[in-house]
Amino acid sequence: MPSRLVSLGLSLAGIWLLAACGSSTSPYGGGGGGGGGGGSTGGHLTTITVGNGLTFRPTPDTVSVGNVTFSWAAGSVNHTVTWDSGPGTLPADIGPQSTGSVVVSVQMGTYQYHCSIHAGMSGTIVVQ
Ligand SMILES: [Cu+2]
Repeated sequence: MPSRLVSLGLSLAGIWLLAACGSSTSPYGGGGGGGGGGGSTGGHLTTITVGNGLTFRPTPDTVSVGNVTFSWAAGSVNHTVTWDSGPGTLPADIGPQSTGSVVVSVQMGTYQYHCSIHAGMSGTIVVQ
């Protein structure tokens, strides 16, 4: 058991390094324009915790237009964020990981997503 956890941890560390490099450039660039009205404050930032008990928390999460941070606190268990539906072009799916965080830009509407690894692990974000 312990040795399995160690090797899993090492491979996850590698994945996280790759993810960290990639994510530093991506999430903010694209969306841009639309909003208009939006905000001097840049929107309400929420953090959705991925992991404990095979859940996304909170869900549903009601936020303002802007950024949502997914934060993995999943021990040695990987989870994904795979988008099912939402307004406009869906954000990029987030592959399996167990630590770290990913910022996602959301627009007005309701998003549905799930973890592709664990049946029944799903979430909703309402952006208003
Ligand atoms: Cu999962």
